[in-house]
Amino acid sequence: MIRRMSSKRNVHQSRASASVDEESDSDSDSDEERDLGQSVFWRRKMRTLHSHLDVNKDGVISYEDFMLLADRFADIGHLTPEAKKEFQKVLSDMWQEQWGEISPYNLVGVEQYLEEMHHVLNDTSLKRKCHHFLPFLFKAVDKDGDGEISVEEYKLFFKCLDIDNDHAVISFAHIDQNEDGKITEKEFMRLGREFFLTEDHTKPSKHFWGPLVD
Ligand SMILES: [Ca+2]
Ligand SMILES: [Ca+2]
Ligand SMILES: [Ca+2]
Repeated sequence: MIRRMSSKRNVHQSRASASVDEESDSDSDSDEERDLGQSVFWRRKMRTLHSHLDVNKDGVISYEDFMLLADRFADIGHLTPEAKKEFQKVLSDMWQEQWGEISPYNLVGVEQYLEEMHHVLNDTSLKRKCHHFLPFLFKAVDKDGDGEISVEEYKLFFKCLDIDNDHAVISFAHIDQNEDGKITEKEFMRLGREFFLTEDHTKPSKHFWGPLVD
């Protein structure tokens, strides 16, 4: 059984972040029929994301978790009230598009999440807009507002996600490939997207969201 909510899926693109060029790294495969997202590695990454989105750690993702996420990034990070509102709106739209009703009874378990993300990965238009929330995370943790994330600010990112400080230093060392001690917004977006898109173990983006769950 496969969930389909096609009427909700065809929502037009409106956000600026959707324009970030993605085709170059995602559609380079000539084999268009290939079913992506079958590897153990990719599924492990998605389970890691599920665990981070399950902010209250009750094993399922709910709308409440999405709003808690906005709270954490606004409070621990540094979102202005306006940016927080905009972030909540993006999360709210994302929720309704992907999961439907806003209701305390609408709960997304790990298996359902994997199935849905697998579907998104294999749908070009869904794939393009599933990272609209990343710029808000960046904005929230770029504490000094210089447009780059330092290792101290990356610690803040992990703090918002409730991941240990030590892991932030390790992850940062992996993803800061030119070793200049900074992650630009462009890099942040690329890494965040690549975490979702690639099944290549050798890519540093696997460190983006901290240690992968078992
Ligand atoms: Ca939860
Ligand atoms: Ca900064
Ligand atoms: Ca760098």
